[in-house]
Amino acid sequence: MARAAVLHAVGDKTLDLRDDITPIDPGPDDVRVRIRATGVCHSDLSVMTGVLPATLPAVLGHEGAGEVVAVGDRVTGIRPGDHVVINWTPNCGVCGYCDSGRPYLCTVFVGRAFRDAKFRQGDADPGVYAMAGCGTFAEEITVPRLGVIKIADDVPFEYAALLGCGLPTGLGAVFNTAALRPGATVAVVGAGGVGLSVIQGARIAGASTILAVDPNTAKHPTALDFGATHTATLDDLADVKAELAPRGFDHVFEVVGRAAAIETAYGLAGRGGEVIVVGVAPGSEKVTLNPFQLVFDGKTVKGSLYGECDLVRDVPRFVNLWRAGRLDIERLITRRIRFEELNDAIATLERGEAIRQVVLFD
Ligand code: PAD
Ligand code: ZN
Repeated sequence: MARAAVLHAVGDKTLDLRDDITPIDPGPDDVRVRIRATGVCHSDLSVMTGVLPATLPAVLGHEGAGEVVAVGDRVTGIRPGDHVVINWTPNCGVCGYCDSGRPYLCTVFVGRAFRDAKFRQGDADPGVYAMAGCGTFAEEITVPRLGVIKIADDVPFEYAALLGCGLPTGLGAVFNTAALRPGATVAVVGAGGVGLSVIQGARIAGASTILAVDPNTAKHPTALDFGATHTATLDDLADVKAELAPRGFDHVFEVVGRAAAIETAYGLAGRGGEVIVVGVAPGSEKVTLNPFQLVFDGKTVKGSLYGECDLVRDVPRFVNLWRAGRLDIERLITRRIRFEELNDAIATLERGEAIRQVVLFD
């Protein structure tokens, strides 16, 4: 039996930190992974508040990395001992989305996550589900072979964990969704863990101006460290925009998860500009846009799921950027913690006092 953090009900402020949870046995196409590091992402909090759906009780966590400990009979290309990043949207490889080069839209495995329990508590039958089918807030998990990406052994596990969500979501929004060209102007609304990865991606891609917008001024120096050229709060945003980009920005990324932030982002986009929505807002909220402006300014509003990444293709590219010294992963990690400190980490994230906190299982 192993340790895992279970959410019993939407609205619970804390997770139940247990030591009697075991993953289901791997099927022929599954692998079992010993999780070595897992990041705490805002999406975990969003399951606790009901913004993101999940079947409960569930082990939360989706940004993880670890070591393969067992593989099913039909598994190829992965063996025990391999280091892997967990992919929270494994792609089946044969559906219409996969066929058309959009593996991040594949719903085959994500759909199963709502139906199939992935853990057992004590000696009971499996009855504990896993967030997005992963549940990386656990010492061991069982996931489909297609849900793991092999990574070189010298990449630290805590860096590999971040390559499972925050980094691909942020970098991919820039490289894949925006296909940003050098010299473009960028604004990023929300400078948390994912927003800083957008900022870093925009710097790598050669953006000329990168404005970080965050009401929490404590995030501003960090945003500048990661490549933002300017910062603003919501209060001085109009003045900063008037000075920096009176005609608006080419690409504006919303990385908060609130309808109001999408509206802020829309107001920052210039003629022909685009708003890329990365944050996941409550489905109950409504966004108000000026429809006249949408057409006559030729604006675009587009969602970006998982940075529109193909993780098999993109994780090695991100590792190359890190090796070349161009991608800073270390400074995204503001706190390395033990499993027992997970609830404190969630409270810290909610208070906006962290970038990425990573649980290390030893
Ligand atoms: P975070 O809590 O680390 O950062 C959010 C930031 O937004 C904080 O710095 C806040 O101060 C700031 N903020 C709050 N309100 C506003 C506002 N009105 N305007 C500007 N800034 C504001 O979260 P995160 O970076 O871990 O996640 C951000 C969102 O991205 C969240 O909604 C999460 O669920 C989503 C996400 N989406 C995907 C995807 O596939 N699209 C993947 C991973 C995370
Ligand atoms: Zn995430």
